[in-house]
Amino acid sequence: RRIVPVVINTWAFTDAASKSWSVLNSGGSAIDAIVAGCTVCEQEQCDGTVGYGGSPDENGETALDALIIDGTTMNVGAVGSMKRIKEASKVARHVMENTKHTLLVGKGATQFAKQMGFNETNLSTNYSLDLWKHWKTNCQPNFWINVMPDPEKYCGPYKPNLPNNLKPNSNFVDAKNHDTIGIVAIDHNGNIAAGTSTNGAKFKIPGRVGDSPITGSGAYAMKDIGAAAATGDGDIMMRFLPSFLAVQLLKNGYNPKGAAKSAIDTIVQFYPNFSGAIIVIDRYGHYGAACHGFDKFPYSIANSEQDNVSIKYIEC
Ligand code: SD4
Repeated sequence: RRIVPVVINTWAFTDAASKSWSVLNSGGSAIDAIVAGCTVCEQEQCDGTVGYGGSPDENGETALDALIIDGTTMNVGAVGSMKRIKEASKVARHVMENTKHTLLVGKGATQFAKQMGFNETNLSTNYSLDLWKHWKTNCQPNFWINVMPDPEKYCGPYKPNLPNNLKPNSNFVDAKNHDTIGIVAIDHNGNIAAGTSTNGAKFKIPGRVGDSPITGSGAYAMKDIGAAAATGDGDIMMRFLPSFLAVQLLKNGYNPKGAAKSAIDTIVQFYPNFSGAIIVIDRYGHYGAACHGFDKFPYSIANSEQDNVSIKYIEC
Protein backbone atom coordinates (compact mmCIF):
# COMPACT_ATOMS: atom_id res chain seq x y z
CA ARG A 1 0.00 0.00 0.00
CA ARG A 2 1.02 3.60 -0.50
CA ILE A 3 1.86 5.19 2.84
CA VAL A 4 0.12 8.47 3.48
CA PRO A 5 1.40 10.16 6.64
CA VAL A 6 -1.28 12.05 8.48
CA VAL A 7 -2.13 13.39 11.89
CA ILE A 8 -5.60 14.18 13.19
CA ASN A 9 -6.64 15.38 16.60
CA THR A 10 -9.88 16.22 18.35
CA TRP A 11 -11.01 19.86 18.63
CA ALA A 12 -9.45 22.94 17.08
CA PHE A 13 -6.11 22.29 18.77
CA THR A 14 -4.17 23.21 15.66
CA ASP A 15 -0.85 23.83 17.42
CA ALA A 16 -0.85 20.22 18.51
CA ALA A 17 -1.54 18.96 14.98
CA SER A 18 1.08 21.30 13.60
CA LYS A 19 3.72 20.10 16.06
CA SER A 20 2.90 16.45 15.43
CA TRP A 21 3.07 17.00 11.69
CA SER A 22 6.48 18.63 11.90
CA VAL A 23 7.72 15.71 14.00
CA LEU A 24 6.54 13.26 11.33
CA ASN A 25 8.19 15.32 8.62
CA SER A 26 11.51 15.39 10.37
CA GLY A 27 11.53 11.60 10.45
CA GLY A 28 9.85 11.07 13.79
CA SER A 29 7.72 8.02 14.46
CA ALA A 30 3.98 8.03 14.90
CA ILE A 31 4.54 7.63 18.66
CA ASP A 32 6.94 10.61 18.69
CA ALA A 33 4.27 12.66 16.93
CA ILE A 34 1.53 11.62 19.35
CA VAL A 35 3.57 12.50 22.42
CA ALA A 36 4.75 15.79 20.93
CA GLY A 37 1.22 16.85 20.01
CA CYS A 38 -0.21 15.98 23.41
CA THR A 39 2.68 17.73 25.12
CA VAL A 40 1.90 20.96 23.24
CA CYS A 41 -1.65 20.82 24.57
CA GLU A 42 -0.46 20.04 28.08
CA GLN A 43 1.77 23.11 27.97
CA GLU A 44 -0.83 25.37 26.35
CA GLN A 45 -3.53 24.02 28.69
CA CYS A 46 -5.75 23.55 25.62
CA ASP A 47 -9.23 24.86 26.49
CA GLY A 48 -8.41 24.48 30.17
CA THR A 49 -9.19 20.79 29.90
CA VAL A 50 -5.75 19.45 29.04
CA GLY A 51 -2.74 19.77 31.32
CA TYR A 52 -2.24 21.57 34.62
CA GLY A 53 -4.48 24.27 36.08
CA GLY A 54 -7.84 22.93 34.92
CA SER A 55 -10.76 20.71 35.95
CA PRO A 56 -10.15 20.82 39.69
CA ASP A 57 -11.57 17.80 41.50
CA GLU A 58 -13.76 18.08 44.59
CA ASN A 59 -10.70 18.89 46.67
CA GLY A 60 -9.56 21.57 44.25
CA GLU A 61 -6.71 19.51 42.82
CA THR A 62 -5.96 18.83 39.17
CA ALA A 63 -5.28 15.21 38.19
CA LEU A 64 -4.21 14.09 34.73
CA ASP A 65 -5.08 11.14 32.49
CA ALA A 66 -3.06 10.19 29.40
CA LEU A 67 -2.52 7.24 27.08
CA ILE A 68 -0.33 6.28 24.15
CA ILE A 69 -0.71 3.19 22.03
CA ASP A 70 1.67 1.91 19.38
CA GLY A 71 -0.31 0.01 16.77
CA THR A 72 2.81 -1.66 15.40
CA THR A 73 3.74 -3.48 18.62
CA MET A 74 0.48 -3.10 20.54
CA ASN A 75 2.53 -1.67 23.36
CA VAL A 76 0.61 0.76 25.56
CA GLY A 77 1.47 3.19 28.35
CA ALA A 78 -0.98 5.21 30.39
CA VAL A 79 -1.43 7.20 33.57
CA GLY A 80 -4.68 7.84 35.41
CA SER A 81 -5.55 10.44 38.03
CA MET A 82 -1.90 11.48 38.26
CA LYS A 83 -1.31 14.55 40.42
CA ARG A 84 1.62 16.94 40.75
CA ILE A 85 3.35 16.09 37.44
CA LYS A 86 2.64 18.20 34.37
CA GLU A 87 3.92 15.98 31.54
CA ALA A 88 1.26 13.28 31.49
CA SER A 89 1.85 11.92 28.00
CA LYS A 90 5.62 11.79 28.44
CA VAL A 91 5.10 9.83 31.64
CA ALA A 92 2.75 7.52 29.71
CA ARG A 93 5.58 6.93 27.27
CA HIS A 94 7.87 5.95 30.14
CA VAL A 95 5.25 3.51 31.36
CA MET A 96 5.16 2.04 27.86
CA GLU A 97 8.90 1.87 27.32
CA ASN A 98 10.32 1.31 30.78
CA THR A 99 7.86 -1.00 32.48
CA LYS A 100 5.91 -4.16 31.79
CA HIS A 101 2.77 -2.37 32.90
CA THR A 102 0.12 -0.63 30.89
CA LEU A 103 -1.55 1.78 33.34
CA LEU A 104 -0.29 3.45 36.50
CA VAL A 105 -2.64 5.54 38.63
CA GLY A 106 -2.71 8.02 41.47
CA LYS A 107 0.19 8.32 43.91
CA GLY A 108 2.01 5.42 42.29
CA ALA A 109 1.99 7.19 38.94
CA THR A 110 3.39 10.34 40.54
CA GLN A 111 6.08 8.36 42.30
CA PHE A 112 7.04 6.55 39.10
CA ALA A 113 7.24 9.86 37.21
CA LYS A 114 9.58 11.27 39.86
CA GLN A 115 11.80 8.23 39.51
CA MET A 116 11.89 8.84 35.76
CA GLY A 117 13.16 12.35 36.44
CA PHE A 118 10.00 14.43 36.12
CA ASN A 119 9.55 17.45 38.38
CA GLU A 120 6.97 17.30 41.09
CA THR A 121 4.95 20.51 41.18
CA ASN A 122 1.57 21.86 42.22
CA LEU A 123 -0.82 21.70 39.24
CA SER A 124 -3.21 24.32 40.60
CA THR A 125 -3.40 27.82 39.18
CA ASN A 126 -5.40 30.88 40.22
CA TYR A 127 -7.84 29.93 37.50
CA SER A 128 -8.38 26.38 38.74
CA LEU A 129 -8.56 27.49 42.37
CA ASP A 130 -11.12 30.18 41.54
CA LEU A 131 -13.21 27.66 39.64
CA TRP A 132 -13.08 25.34 42.60
CA LYS A 133 -13.84 27.99 45.25
CA HIS A 134 -16.84 29.18 43.30
CA TRP A 135 -18.13 25.63 42.93
CA LYS A 136 -17.43 24.76 46.55
CA THR A 137 -19.33 27.74 47.92
CA ASN A 138 -22.32 27.08 45.69
CA CYS A 139 -22.56 23.33 45.54
CA GLN A 140 -25.22 21.35 47.29
CA PRO A 141 -23.72 18.71 49.56
CA ASN A 142 -24.74 15.21 50.42
CA PHE A 143 -25.76 13.94 47.06
CA TRP A 144 -24.91 10.43 46.14
CA ILE A 145 -22.68 11.35 43.24
CA ASN A 146 -21.95 14.45 41.25
CA VAL A 147 -23.15 13.32 37.86
CA MET A 148 -26.57 14.85 38.14
CA PRO A 149 -27.96 16.71 35.12
CA ASP A 150 -26.15 19.77 36.41
CA PRO A 151 -23.00 18.24 37.89
CA GLU A 152 -21.64 21.58 38.95
CA LYS A 153 -24.40 21.89 41.55
CA TYR A 154 -23.67 18.89 43.70
CA CYS A 155 -20.84 17.80 45.92
CA GLY A 156 -19.90 15.34 48.62
CA PRO A 157 -19.65 13.98 51.15
CA TYR A 158 -21.92 11.43 49.49
CA LYS A 159 -24.54 9.23 51.03
CA PRO A 160 -25.10 5.64 50.08
CA ASN A 161 -28.44 4.32 48.94
CA LEU A 162 -29.84 7.35 47.27
CA PRO A 163 -33.41 6.54 46.22
CA ASN A 164 -33.59 5.33 42.63
CA ASN A 165 -35.48 8.34 41.41
CA LEU A 166 -32.60 10.58 42.52
CA LYS A 167 -29.84 8.49 41.01
CA PRO A 168 -27.87 10.16 38.31
CA ASN A 169 -28.76 10.08 34.68
CA SER A 170 -25.33 11.12 33.65
CA ASN A 171 -24.74 14.06 31.45
CA PHE A 172 -21.48 15.06 32.96
CA VAL A 173 -19.74 16.69 30.07
CA ASP A 174 -21.13 19.74 28.37
CA ALA A 175 -19.75 22.11 25.80
CA LYS A 176 -17.46 23.66 28.42
CA ASN A 177 -16.30 20.43 29.94
CA HIS A 178 -15.13 18.03 27.28
CA ASP A 179 -12.00 18.94 25.44
CA THR A 180 -9.60 16.07 25.76
CA ILE A 181 -6.97 15.94 23.08
CA GLY A 182 -7.24 12.63 21.29
CA ILE A 183 -4.79 12.17 18.46
CA VAL A 184 -4.06 9.58 15.78
CA ALA A 185 -1.11 9.47 13.38
CA ILE A 186 0.52 7.49 10.58
CA ASP A 187 4.23 8.05 10.02
CA HIS A 188 6.37 7.76 6.87
CA ASN A 189 7.02 4.09 7.59
CA GLY A 190 3.34 3.32 7.89
CA ASN A 191 3.34 2.93 11.68
CA ILE A 192 0.00 3.84 13.24
CA ALA A 193 -0.34 5.21 16.77
CA ALA A 194 -2.85 7.04 18.92
CA GLY A 195 -3.02 8.86 22.25
CA THR A 196 -4.93 11.12 24.59
CA SER A 197 -4.24 13.67 27.29
CA THR A 198 -6.73 15.41 29.59
CA ASN A 199 -7.34 16.74 33.06
CA GLY A 200 -10.65 14.92 32.97
CA ALA A 201 -13.89 16.36 34.22
CA LYS A 202 -14.50 19.31 36.51
CA PHE A 203 -15.34 18.63 40.15
CA LYS A 204 -14.90 14.91 39.80
CA ILE A 205 -14.67 12.77 42.90
CA PRO A 206 -10.98 12.41 43.73
CA GLY A 207 -9.77 9.11 42.34
CA ARG A 208 -12.01 9.22 39.31
CA VAL A 209 -10.31 7.97 36.15
CA GLY A 210 -11.97 8.80 32.86
CA ASP A 211 -12.06 7.11 29.49
CA SER A 212 -8.96 8.79 28.17
CA PRO A 213 -6.27 6.50 29.67
CA ILE A 214 -8.27 3.32 29.05
CA THR A 215 -7.03 1.27 26.11
CA GLY A 216 -9.73 1.05 23.45
CA SER A 217 -11.82 3.72 25.09
CA GLY A 218 -9.82 6.98 24.88
CA ALA A 219 -7.80 5.73 21.93
CA TYR A 220 -6.82 2.63 20.00
CA ALA A 221 -4.57 1.75 17.08
CA MET A 222 -3.69 -1.43 15.25
CA LYS A 223 -1.27 -1.86 12.38
CA ASP A 224 -2.67 -2.45 8.92
CA ILE A 225 -6.11 -1.39 10.12
CA GLY A 226 -6.24 2.12 11.57
CA ALA A 227 -6.74 4.15 14.71
CA ALA A 228 -9.34 6.09 16.66
CA ALA A 229 -9.51 8.55 19.55
CA ALA A 230 -12.47 9.76 21.55
CA THR A 231 -13.51 12.77 23.59
CA GLY A 232 -16.57 13.49 25.67
CA ASP A 233 -18.39 12.15 28.66
CA GLY A 234 -15.82 9.61 29.73
CA ASP A 235 -17.90 8.07 32.47
CA ILE A 236 -20.34 6.93 29.82
CA MET A 237 -17.97 6.36 26.92
CA MET A 238 -15.68 4.01 28.79
CA ARG A 239 -18.54 1.54 29.11
CA PHE A 240 -18.45 1.00 25.33
CA LEU A 241 -14.76 1.09 24.31
CA PRO A 242 -15.68 3.23 21.31
CA SER A 243 -12.13 3.53 19.95
CA PHE A 244 -11.67 -0.23 20.02
CA LEU A 245 -15.05 -0.69 18.42
CA ALA A 246 -14.31 1.77 15.62
CA VAL A 247 -11.03 0.02 14.77
CA GLN A 248 -12.78 -3.36 14.73
CA LEU A 249 -15.41 -1.93 12.41
CA LEU A 250 -12.68 -0.72 10.07
CA LYS A 251 -11.32 -4.25 10.07
CA ASN A 252 -14.75 -5.48 9.08
CA GLY A 253 -14.87 -3.18 6.09
CA TYR A 254 -16.46 0.00 7.40
CA ASN A 255 -15.01 3.27 6.19
CA PRO A 256 -13.73 5.71 8.85
CA LYS A 257 -16.84 7.83 8.87
CA GLY A 258 -19.14 4.82 9.09
CA ALA A 259 -17.03 3.29 11.87
CA ALA A 260 -17.10 6.58 13.80
CA LYS A 261 -20.84 6.92 13.42
CA SER A 262 -21.54 3.34 14.40
CA ALA A 263 -19.36 3.61 17.52
CA ILE A 264 -21.22 6.75 18.62
CA ASP A 265 -24.62 5.26 17.75
CA THR A 266 -23.93 2.28 19.99
CA ILE A 267 -23.59 4.65 22.95
CA VAL A 268 -26.59 6.77 21.96
CA GLN A 269 -28.79 3.70 22.01
CA PHE A 270 -28.28 3.48 25.76
CA TYR A 271 -27.57 7.11 26.62
CA PRO A 272 -29.43 9.43 24.26
CA ASN A 273 -28.20 12.48 26.20
CA PHE A 274 -24.51 11.73 26.25
CA SER A 275 -22.00 14.16 24.73
CA GLY A 276 -19.00 12.92 22.85
CA ALA A 277 -17.11 12.54 19.62
CA ILE A 278 -14.67 10.21 17.92
CA ILE A 279 -12.10 10.58 15.15
CA VAL A 280 -11.04 7.61 13.01
CA ILE A 281 -8.34 6.97 10.38
CA ASP A 282 -7.80 3.90 8.28
CA ARG A 283 -4.44 2.57 7.12
CA TYR A 284 -4.66 4.54 3.90
CA GLY A 285 -4.93 7.82 5.75
CA HIS A 286 -8.64 8.25 5.03
CA TYR A 287 -10.40 9.80 7.97
CA GLY A 288 -13.80 10.51 9.41
CA ALA A 289 -15.50 11.58 12.63
CA ALA A 290 -18.83 11.49 14.40
CA CYS A 291 -20.26 13.32 17.40
CA HIS A 292 -23.36 13.54 19.53
CA GLY A 293 -24.91 15.82 22.11
CA PHE A 294 -23.68 19.23 21.03
CA ASP A 295 -23.85 21.40 17.90
CA LYS A 296 -20.62 21.09 16.02
CA PHE A 297 -17.45 19.15 16.53
CA PRO A 298 -14.20 20.56 15.16
CA TYR A 299 -11.12 18.45 14.59
CA SER A 300 -7.68 19.33 13.29
CA ILE A 301 -5.86 17.59 10.47
CA ALA A 302 -2.44 17.77 8.85
CA ASN A 303 -1.40 15.73 5.83
CA SER A 304 0.62 16.31 2.69
CA GLU A 305 -2.40 17.53 0.76
CA GLN A 306 -2.24 20.85 2.54
CA ASP A 307 0.47 23.14 3.79
CA ASN A 308 -1.21 24.19 6.98
CA VAL A 309 -3.22 22.40 9.53
CA SER A 310 -6.88 22.65 8.72
CA ILE A 311 -9.94 22.41 10.88
CA LYS A 312 -12.92 20.32 9.81
CA TYR A 313 -16.31 20.74 11.36
CA ILE A 314 -19.03 18.17 11.52
CA GLU A 315 -22.59 18.64 12.70
CA CYS A 316 -23.62 16.47 15.58
C1 SD4 B 1 -13.12 12.50 30.64
N1 SD4 B 1 -13.11 12.28 28.25
O1 SD4 B 1 -12.28 12.45 31.50
C2 SD4 B 1 -12.72 13.10 29.36
C3 SD4 B 1 -13.34 14.40 29.37
C4 SD4 B 1 -13.07 15.09 28.15
O2 SD4 B 1 -13.07 15.22 25.95
O3 SD4 B 1 -12.66 16.16 28.19
N2 SD4 B 1 -13.28 14.52 27.02
O4 SD4 B 1 -14.28 12.13 30.76
